[in-house]
Amino acid sequence: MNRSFARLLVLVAALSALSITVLAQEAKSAKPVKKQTVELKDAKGNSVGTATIKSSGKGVEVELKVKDLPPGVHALHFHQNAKCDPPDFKSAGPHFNPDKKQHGFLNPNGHHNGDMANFTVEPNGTAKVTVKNADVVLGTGSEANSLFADGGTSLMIHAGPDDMKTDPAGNAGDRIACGVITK
Ligand SMILES: [Cu+2]
Ligand SMILES: [Zn+2]
Repeated sequence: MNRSFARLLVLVAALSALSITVLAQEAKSAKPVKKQTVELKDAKGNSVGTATIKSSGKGVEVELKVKDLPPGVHALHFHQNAKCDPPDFKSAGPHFNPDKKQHGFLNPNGHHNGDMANFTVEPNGTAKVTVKNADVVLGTGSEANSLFADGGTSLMIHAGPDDMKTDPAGNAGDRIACGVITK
């Protein structure tokens, strides 16, 4: 065996090892996520609690445990971008809408994948509720309706309730708390 052939063999062995490592990593990242916890922050950057998103049926359920919020009924949506820049959270973009529909469960041309039922904050500023969404998944991030698609999404709480029909955002008022959802 001459020297350059030996070198070639070493190189081939090294490349094989590398490709096996890469394949193993791809297999790992392709594993669907079953549960993801998201921290929610208000316009001042203070934590107002968490949302635990779990796979449920063909969608997800969101377990909200929040505090220091204004009492009353609030809209809850998934928004398109994995960005929550305070104080207005405009960077989160519009509602997550891979199915390209209009806003609201009461809209004949609705609804967005990111639309969800309103929830209520108690007089002491807390809420502990579970809200379902049948139109998004955690998944691997490769599904169009994955909350991890295109770099992720965000979970948003609004100052007021969603009227479930007014495009594009249900007249829900200011964005008051936001959490980034990434894999
Ligand atoms: Cu919203
Ligand atoms: Zn919407």
